[in-house]
Amino acid sequence: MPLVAAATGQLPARRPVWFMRQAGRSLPEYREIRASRGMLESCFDPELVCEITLQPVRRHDTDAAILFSDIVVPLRAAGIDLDIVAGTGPVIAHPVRTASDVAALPRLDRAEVGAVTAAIDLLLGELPDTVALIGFAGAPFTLASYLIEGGPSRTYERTKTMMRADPQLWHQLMGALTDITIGFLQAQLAAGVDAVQLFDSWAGTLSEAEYLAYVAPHSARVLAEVADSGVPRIHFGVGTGELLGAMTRIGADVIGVDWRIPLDVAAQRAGCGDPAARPVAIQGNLDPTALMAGDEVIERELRRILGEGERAVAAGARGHIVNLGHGVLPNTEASAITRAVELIHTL
Ligand code: 1CP
Repeated sequence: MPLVAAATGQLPARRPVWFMRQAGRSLPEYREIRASRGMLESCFDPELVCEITLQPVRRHDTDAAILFSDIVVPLRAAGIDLDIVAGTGPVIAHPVRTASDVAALPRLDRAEVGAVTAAIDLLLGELPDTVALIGFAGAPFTLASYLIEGGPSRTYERTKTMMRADPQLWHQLMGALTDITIGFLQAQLAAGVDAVQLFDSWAGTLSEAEYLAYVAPHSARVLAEVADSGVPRIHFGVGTGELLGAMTRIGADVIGVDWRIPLDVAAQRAGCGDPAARPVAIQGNLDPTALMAGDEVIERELRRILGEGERAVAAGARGHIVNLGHGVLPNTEASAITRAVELIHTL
């Protein structure tokens, strides 16, 4: 599997590429399936999850499939009342803001994500041996931000306020979410995924000092609890240029990088080339909007990124997995993604 090879310091048979949010509204075949079914309903239907996960692999020839699910799926499975609203994202019926809200948080029983593990079972029977199946979960901070704010936020004001004003309550909430995240990842690993990605999408809103004090111990526990599996652990967030060192040191095997920072600079911040640091691979980092700017721009940007990736590897990164710096935007032409994959495999 080229993705696993690049993550573990072996020479991949071809340069591995996949795209965050590769399944989804950029694909007409996805829009057709979703026209008559809700998002959460789809996430708990193993056959639909399998089909939607396979769609981008079939169409684009990516080197990985990412399980079609959402970071709030284990919260819903555990019994938290929430919905995924089209055009908005997760919306929580009763936001978690007080000590009694935190005390009432449920635990995740593995059987509650049986639909997800059943989907993994189907996928393992369908995917070619060369294509990695990536499982994932939201990291405790990013999950906490949705639970506390009640939905998507630009400022995270209630989240940061609980974190700073009541650190004891904060750590209790983060502890409960860490347990749910570990359970969700372990269920996917037991079902046979080839890699896992921990999405701390919104951690980039924090300073490094606050990340270390309020978030890192919990994410470190997640990564430690899935280390035994031996599968590569990818850790990703948006706008995390200043956090890359910390996010790597807490136990990632692959560090995801957004488009704001060149991959060779990111590798240096992640400790690549430092004999005292654990070796890690890098993943990224095409700006998702570059896929909208036409073939010439796509090729120019990809050549630059592949060059920066090669420099990162020469400086000590274990490998480079090509990806976007964040998810595919819904207005992206599917054909632009297919051509980008072709280019990455031939350049
Ligand atoms: O192809 C894939 O990548 C697999 C599917 C996938 C993944 C990995 C979905 C489907 N969601 C996720 C993870 C996820 N969900 C993250 C982490 C990755 C990231 O940073 O993008 C986050 C933050 C969410 C939360 C979420 N769910 C949002 C973002 C809201 C915000 O705060 O801006 C949204 C819009 C959703 C809904 C969702 N999840 C997935 C899809 C295809 C959709 C859209 C569904 C719809 O509009 O009906």
